[in-house]
Amino acid sequence: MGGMIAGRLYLRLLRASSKSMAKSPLEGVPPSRGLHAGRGPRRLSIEGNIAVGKSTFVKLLTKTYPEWHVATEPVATWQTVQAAGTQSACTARSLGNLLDMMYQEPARWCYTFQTFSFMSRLKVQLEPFPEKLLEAKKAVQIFERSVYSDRACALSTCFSASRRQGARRLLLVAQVCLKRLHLRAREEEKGIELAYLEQLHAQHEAWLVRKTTPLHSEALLNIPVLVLDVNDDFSEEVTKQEELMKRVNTFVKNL
Ligand code: UDP
Ligand code: D5M
Ligand code: MG
Repeated sequence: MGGMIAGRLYLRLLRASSKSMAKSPLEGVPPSRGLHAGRGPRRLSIEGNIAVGKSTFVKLLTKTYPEWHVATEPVATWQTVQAAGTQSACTARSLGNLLDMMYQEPARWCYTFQTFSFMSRLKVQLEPFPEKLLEAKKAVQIFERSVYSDRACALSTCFSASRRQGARRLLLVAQVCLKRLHLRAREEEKGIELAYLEQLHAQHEAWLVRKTTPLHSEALLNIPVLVLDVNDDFSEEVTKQEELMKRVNTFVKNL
């Protein structure tokens, strides 16, 4: 049942440079130095299953590399969708919790959620580089998930989940993500079943490891991806944290 192991984080370069696109498919670590060749910040996304530990990892990166720019996933925006034109603090008017609506009634709200989450990620990814990045010699920008994850993973999962709505399965194996999901206890997510997480895991593996997910450009297949096993708790374990940061450092240095 090796394919069911759900505790993996994937650090993925957002876009390949023209130089890296010309190379052969990259497995894990890029083959040579200088792929990035000093043109602007290195932009990466952290991908992974629900509750696997992306936000925890982002915090660790922020602590280890305070000079990097890190953008967390805009979950709060999805939990309190603001009416158009009322975004400022004094006029804010919430239209509801779209994340909750999606989980409660996927057949009705998945499409709306996908559109909204995609737009909010795009907005974050298109923001001008912060000043500190422009000044940095080797600037790095990290996003918690990306527009690519919506496309490669969540979209199809969401729609197949809406078809399966109501179908309950008895699940015997406790998995890392489900355990962490319960630990985090986000109210909207309490109905998530192991089968949903397993499907999402399979989609991440197909997209980022086996590279069998159909993509709109062949060049995207060659994008470097660092795969990190986080089945063991890393939130408190200093040795594990050091090991993870060492791997990130090597990976980023070689981009
Ligand atoms: N967590 C944990 N051990 C880990 C990583 C995360 O206990 O090694 C916990 C974390 O404190 C949180 C939950 O698992 O309560 C989900 O983590 P996070 O929000 O970082 O996951 P994400 O959904 O962002 O991937
Ligand atoms: O992800 C935040 C929450 O948002 C989690 O419940 C999954 C959900 N999410 C995020 N993007 C999508 C898409 N595109 N479709 C369906 N559901 C989505 P977390 O992993 O907890 O940080
Ligand atoms: Mg998160």
